[in-house]
Amino acid sequence: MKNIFKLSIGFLITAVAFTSCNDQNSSRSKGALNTSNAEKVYVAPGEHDSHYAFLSGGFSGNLTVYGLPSGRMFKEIPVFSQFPTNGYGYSEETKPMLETSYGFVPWDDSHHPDISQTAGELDGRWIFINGNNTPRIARISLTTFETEEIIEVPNSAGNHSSSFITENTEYVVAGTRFSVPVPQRDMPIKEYKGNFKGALSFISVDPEHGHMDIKFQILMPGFNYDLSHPGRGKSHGWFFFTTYNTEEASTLLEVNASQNDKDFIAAINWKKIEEYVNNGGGTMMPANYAHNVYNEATHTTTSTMKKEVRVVNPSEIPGAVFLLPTPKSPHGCDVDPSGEYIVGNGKLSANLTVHSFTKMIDAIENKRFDGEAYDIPILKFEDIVAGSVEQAGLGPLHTEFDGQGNAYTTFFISSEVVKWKLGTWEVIDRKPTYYSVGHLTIPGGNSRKPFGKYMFAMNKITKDRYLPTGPEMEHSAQLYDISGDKMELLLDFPTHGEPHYAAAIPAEIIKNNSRKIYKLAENEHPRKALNESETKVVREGKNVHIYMTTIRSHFSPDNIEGIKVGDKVFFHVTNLEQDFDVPHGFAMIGANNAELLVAPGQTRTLTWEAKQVGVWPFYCTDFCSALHQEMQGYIRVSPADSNIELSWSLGDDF
Ligand code: RUQ
Ligand code: CUA
Repeated sequence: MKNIFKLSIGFLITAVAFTSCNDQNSSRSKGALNTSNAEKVYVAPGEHDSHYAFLSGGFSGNLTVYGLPSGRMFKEIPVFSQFPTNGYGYSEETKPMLETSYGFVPWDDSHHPDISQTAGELDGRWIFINGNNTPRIARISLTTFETEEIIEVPNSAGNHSSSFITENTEYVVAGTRFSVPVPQRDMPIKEYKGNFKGALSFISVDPEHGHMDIKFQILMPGFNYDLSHPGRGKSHGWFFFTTYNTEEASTLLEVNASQNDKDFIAAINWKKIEEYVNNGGGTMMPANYAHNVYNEATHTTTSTMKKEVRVVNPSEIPGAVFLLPTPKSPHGCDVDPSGEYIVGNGKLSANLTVHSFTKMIDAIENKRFDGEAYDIPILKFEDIVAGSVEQAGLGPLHTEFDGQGNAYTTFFISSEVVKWKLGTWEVIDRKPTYYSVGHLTIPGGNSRKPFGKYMFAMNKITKDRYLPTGPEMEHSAQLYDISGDKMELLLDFPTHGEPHYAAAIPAEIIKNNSRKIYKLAENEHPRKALNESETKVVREGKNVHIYMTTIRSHFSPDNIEGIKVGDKVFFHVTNLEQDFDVPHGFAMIGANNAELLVAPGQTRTLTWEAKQVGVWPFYCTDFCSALHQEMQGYIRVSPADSNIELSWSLGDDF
């Protein structure tokens, strides 16, 4: 979003005017939260929300789970970042999830979650999200709410036009924002133009287990690929990507990438490329990228490095890739529920351009082209445009749909959401947002079947909306009722990190599948202990493995002797509980690590290095029973040359 801030400098005067206008109309002075609005968001104690919302964490690298309409936050799901709250990325089982070709990368910038679909409707099995900085795509189970898989995307940099799902979750699609030399090599940056490439990756998703594999990458011209969306319904089989910097500038982009009056939406016929690839088309190219998969039975992650990727050049398959001229540096690329309209949110354009899929196909069939770029045919703007929403606002970013024939677009600079009608292009309503809105979400708003009751806007700036918390405020989301003609602001709620996009879904699609426990009988962790009689301590050279169990309210064993300075101690903690919502924690004094939070039936491993002679305690970090404070134990560490034998016990004093 940084460059949007920069780009907006040109609109500064207008922006200031609009912001101050919003200030004057502040909901506080107008009392927008009247009693009936309060009732609309009030979820009584013990009652459940009607929708789940999954908000990207942006620079937190994670995903947060909220309820709608209450705006209550239920959970933060760690994805690309280490998370001390439950030990993700610290435990031996989850560390491999953060492996990449650059080594262990414990952070990312997560942007655009998207829920899996069947026949164009949300099916609630998985949610996918992109890591923008070190290009990766993650798959999170909506049964366990845990990250199950991360695949790195090679030849990519600034993985931003990601991660969007095709109608039957055939692919999760990832496009590069920055073009780079492919393959990477030492070359002058000045030779960018014509030499750098933009990789668009089609990652197949196994229909049963969700496992991801890069099926092919299209090596596109060196533009910036900003956002993307799948075709649906009639346009199923196509994918659309907004581009900017079609100037192929490599310096001072805020000026040099804003020269062209029109950039493009790249339309990709992925069905056609898939067929070409299935028949052996494309080239296998050497690559190096991590594929990390969590196994729910063993409770562990394996990381493997993949060594090649299939690449396809657009010129190899005539008729598969086209460029749709779209004014000016379009950001969001959104497709309506019918699949007919493709909205290009030209962030420097006063109007909102909507292309017609039918017209596009017609122009392609009649070969009405307006030149080409790197062998890719360019269509004529007049031939493909369905209409435009005139003077809708300033700085359009993203559009969602309510399934009733209406579209909702966010305007960053004029800080508002504008509702307009598909087909007539007339503006129906506009409501200010406080302040500087980025994305917006309607549950199912990116599918064939939106659930158009709520819409929420995710704002970049918070300012005076909450009690001040020093120079840094959490960002702010705003929930609107969109069931009537006019949008109605219902609620402000703080968000965590920087939510870019969010996905939301009616609760009933997910809640009954939510996992309560892991069955102990199904635990295949190689170092599990399924009851207290299986607990033990095993020395393997300088490594000491403690097979430990937890149950309210003790560890077994709780006292361990015979550890020596220089040993590396692995606490393999199996939680024997088989009741819902009874995790135990584990923390060891001086561990250069976080705690573990172990779910019922799960095994997790914490590593600790014995550095000093003494008797060192560990304890349970999660208040699990009235005797939680009694849930503790000791490790006796003797000098490196001592001959004290390994021993372990529980309840020995008595
Ligand atoms: S982007 S609003 Cu990833 Cu639009 Cu942030
Ligand atoms: Cu177990 Cu507290």
